Amino acid sequence: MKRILVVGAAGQIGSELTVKLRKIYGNSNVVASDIKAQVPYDLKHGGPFEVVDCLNKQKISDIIVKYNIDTVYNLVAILSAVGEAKPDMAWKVNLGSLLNLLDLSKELQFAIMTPSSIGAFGDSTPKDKTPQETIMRPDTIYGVSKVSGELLCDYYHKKYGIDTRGVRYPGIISNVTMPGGGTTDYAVEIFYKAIQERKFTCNLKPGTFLDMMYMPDAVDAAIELMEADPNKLRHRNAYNVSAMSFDPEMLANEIKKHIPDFKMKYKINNDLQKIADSWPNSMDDSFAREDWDWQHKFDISTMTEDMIKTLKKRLNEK
Ligand code: AKB
Repeated sequence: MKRILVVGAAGQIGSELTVKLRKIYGNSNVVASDIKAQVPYDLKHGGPFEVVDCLNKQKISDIIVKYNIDTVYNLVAILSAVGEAKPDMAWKVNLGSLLNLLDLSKELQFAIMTPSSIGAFGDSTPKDKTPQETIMRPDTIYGVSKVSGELLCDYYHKKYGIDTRGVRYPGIISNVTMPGGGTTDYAVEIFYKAIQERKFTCNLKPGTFLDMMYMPDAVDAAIELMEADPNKLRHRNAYNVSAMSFDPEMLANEIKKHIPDFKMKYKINNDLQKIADSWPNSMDDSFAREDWDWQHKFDISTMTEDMIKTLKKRLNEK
């Protein structure tokens, strides 16, 4: 049985990934950790929980030794929009956590899963069906940290034999924990506003196509990649994974099928628009599909239906 540590467990992905990992591998085999002590009840009491700053290498090392960890999911990240406001912090946190883990894994021998992102691509990258290997010159510090992280994962795998794995996530749509400070956040906020207020002001222009993925698929992608046969993995930096590509109009129209009086208007945030315009419209994820049988389950219509049903229940709305 795997012995897993999730760092950044209280974030958007971590809060749902940790619950699923505990279901699969057993509560006591999955240690959740976060810099915050105030985290949802399930995370703290559903299995071992540790408060740790990922930049504190000694404490991370102590936890890995204490719980005999063989697999780490490194979900610590400052996202694109916050990163542009605080570039120093984005670099320090996004690279610092990864470097600590890579260095510790040389001695303590554990596998590391680190998400990359569509943000690793930039304006000079081909926009449609963006290939696995292509031009990567991101225009944000978030993207710069993601490309650097990918290169480090490759380097540590080749030089030290570390079992590094990763996926390039699209924007993630979820209904448990809100994303914090990303460019794709509108695709989550729209559902809360549609259900509670029947209206939403979108900060990206119509026609802004971006790759998106529903959280159950994002969680499965991470777990399935870590379960994959290492001999079949042709890429140790990060695999493109995709599920759906839409613009704000398409999403609004999908929501209207369930909430007919929903109305959307636009107030463009130029800084976010510039970031979104520099990212792919859609990624080609055929390497993930070939190497480890990646398959998404949710498209825009099944995701929208499930989001609205789940959120209505949670928010107690009709
Ligand atoms: C962001 O918008 O910064 C993230 C991402 C696509 O990596 N959601």
